[in-house]
Amino acid sequence: MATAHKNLSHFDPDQLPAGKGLSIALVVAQWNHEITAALYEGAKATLLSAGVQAADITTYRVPGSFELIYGSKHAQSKNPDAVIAIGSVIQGATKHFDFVCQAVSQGIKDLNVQSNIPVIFCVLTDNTLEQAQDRSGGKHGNKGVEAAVAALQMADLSKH
Ligand code: DLZ
Repeated sequence: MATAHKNLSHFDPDQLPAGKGLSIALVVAQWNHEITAALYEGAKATLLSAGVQAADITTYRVPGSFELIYGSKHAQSKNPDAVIAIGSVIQGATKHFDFVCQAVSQGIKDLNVQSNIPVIFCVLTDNTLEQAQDRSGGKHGNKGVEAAVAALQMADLSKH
């Protein structure tokens, strides 16, 4: 596994596009709230540290990761520079995990194909709660931080 021994959330702030003047939408699933709240905090703190104004960060909350598709589409309709879809799907005893992961990854991919506003995939798909904790502020970093970096890079790309 690529992340087995790595914290992937380190980045060079000097290499980040300036955030001032950018508007970013965060769409946050409430399932596994402990995890998605930590991802959200990581993403928001990174955007603010890059110069995005607090007033230019809009938050939308949706029930679960499946609803991130509609939530992100709604966020795109408000014309931000980028959208970050935040969720955490954790394997259970049934096949629900597979269907939700498949739907949300395909749905967000479709939004990126259909619109010029990038949607960043910040959805953890873990086998255990511990794996999710490791990637939302634990030993493997915080995927929300990585998603914010990706959002700034893609917002910048879309302007050139
Ligand atoms: C139903 C469900 C289950 C079992 N597990 C998760 C999960 O681990 N993470 C998540 O974000 N959402 C889960 N959901 C809820 C679905 O995403 C969705 O909200 C419901 O099926 C209603 O459409």
